[in-house]
Amino acid sequence: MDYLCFRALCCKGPPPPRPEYDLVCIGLTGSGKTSLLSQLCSESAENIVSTTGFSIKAVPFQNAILNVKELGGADNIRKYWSRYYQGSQGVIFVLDSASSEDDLETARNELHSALQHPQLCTLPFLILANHQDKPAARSVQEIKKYFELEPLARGKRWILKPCSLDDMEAVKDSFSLLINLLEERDFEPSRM
Ligand SMILES: Nc1nc2c(ncn2[C@@H]2O[C@H](COP(=O)(O)OP(=O)(O)O)[C@@H](O)[C@H]2O)c(=O)[nH]1
Ligand SMILES: [Mg+2]
Repeated sequence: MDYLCFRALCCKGPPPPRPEYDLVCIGLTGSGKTSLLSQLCSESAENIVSTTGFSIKAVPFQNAILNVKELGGADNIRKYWSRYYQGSQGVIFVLDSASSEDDLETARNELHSALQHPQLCTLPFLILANHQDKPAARSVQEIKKYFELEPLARGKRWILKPCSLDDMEAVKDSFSLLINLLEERDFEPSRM
């Protein structure tokens, strides 16, 4: 009995290291990228200022660590997004579901460019339709149709989920789905 206990103790060892993935997080200014990532890191959301360059956060989950690089979403910065795509293993695209028609169209164009970009087009995408708590928010079905995702992203691994800052459990569930997609890639035989 004692022997078994001893074995159980000494064989337990440290927990296996969690895999790390490098992700890029894009979306227009105000879509909620910094707020969502800060909440996931349990940081205070009080002092959030607009992201002008980029910021990197290590976001811990139970089975993985996501090193997320948030790129500032202002008009004059978006043209530089692609310089920071290299090395990414997945993409998080955040949009404001309650934004003006103009902004929604800009977001759609940016998402389409990202989905077609040579450095991103084979990667898994998590698309978060944020600000769902607002009365003016479009439903995820409306956004799916408006963004014309089905024809464009057919065959790609992407997840579109509604979310808001006040339901972080749902956000975490969406990230778990993304982690599953990232893990699948680990087990795939290498492609030519
Ligand atoms: N009502 C509401 N406000 C949000 C939500 N997500 C972010 N915000 C607010 O939107 C503003 C811009 O958020 P921020 O995280 O800076 O957006 P970023 O420019 O994409 O990084 C902040 O005042 C946030 O509090 C949400 O889901 N619902
Ligand atoms: Mg920001």
